[in-house]
Amino acid sequence: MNLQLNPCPKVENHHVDSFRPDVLEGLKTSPKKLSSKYFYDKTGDRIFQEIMAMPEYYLTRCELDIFKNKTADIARLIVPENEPFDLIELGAGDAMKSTFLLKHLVEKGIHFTYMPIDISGNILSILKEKLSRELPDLDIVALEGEYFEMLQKAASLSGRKKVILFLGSNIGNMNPEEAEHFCHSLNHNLTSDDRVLVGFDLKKNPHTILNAYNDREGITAAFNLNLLSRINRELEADFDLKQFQHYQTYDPISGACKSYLVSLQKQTVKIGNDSISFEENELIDMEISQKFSEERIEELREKSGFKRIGEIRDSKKWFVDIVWQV
Ligand code: AVJ
Repeated sequence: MNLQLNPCPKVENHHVDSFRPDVLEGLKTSPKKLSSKYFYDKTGDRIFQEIMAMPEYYLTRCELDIFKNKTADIARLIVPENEPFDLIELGAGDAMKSTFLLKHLVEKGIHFTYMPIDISGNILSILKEKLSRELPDLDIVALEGEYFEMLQKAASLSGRKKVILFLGSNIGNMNPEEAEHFCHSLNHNLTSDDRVLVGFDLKKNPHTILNAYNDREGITAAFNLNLLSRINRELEADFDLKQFQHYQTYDPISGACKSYLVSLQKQTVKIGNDSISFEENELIDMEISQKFSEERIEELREKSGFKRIGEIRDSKKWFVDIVWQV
């Protein structure tokens, strides 16, 4: 397939629906657990946009600072010879930050296809619409689904050097063991010369971090509770949202920032034909947003077998985009 001749393809959806089995398995284990990858339905996408606009949520602004003001440095690190390549973005969302890089690459006349991957088909449709207006000459192939399934799909469509973008500290949604496994698999799914650019949120004043996930307006709480609404809507469940409360923690030693929902009473919830019982104050483990030290990032790189190319920080030095090569 010649990607150059395919300027406006549909969002490709190779998504297997594992929502119900994942939810039931998570709520039947102890401690109860739901996966934050399911936060992003249409309402979740909208609430996440609100989170990114909150004054407390510094992450997006820090990485935007890098992509807006250090665009040429990024380009030099990922395609040093201005060579043709394919740009694959994992968890692209609305591509607010990467659009600055896309514009720069198009203006430089570098040949590339942009392949955004996201679990939300909704946000990919919005993204494709936006890019066709702002960058009509851009080649884009949008892929809806899980990271590795779609990465393999993207690799099968690409005959060129690949650069993977994994921004926003999305890697923080994995626990340390999962992150190591992810980076290792990423390395093994790529070929020599391919590069990855990964965004890491760095450890900083613990109040700053906790506030970003514990906003006064309750937007982060609504983001968590929306997963219960989604389960109600899509899996014929009857969660009473008033009986669950958001609880956020940050441990500055381990760097783990975690969110939970607390059951405010002893209660039983129906999910289709299943029922799940909660004790009063029983928790659902909802999300981890891991924060990183320099040393931990180096350890991840070494364990996964990448070579270090370079890194760019925002002006506050709160966030880092690092570039590794296979
Ligand atoms: C999209 C995974 C980077 O963990 O900071 C924001 C999601 N959760 N507020 C993060 C999120 C609560 C976000 N990531």
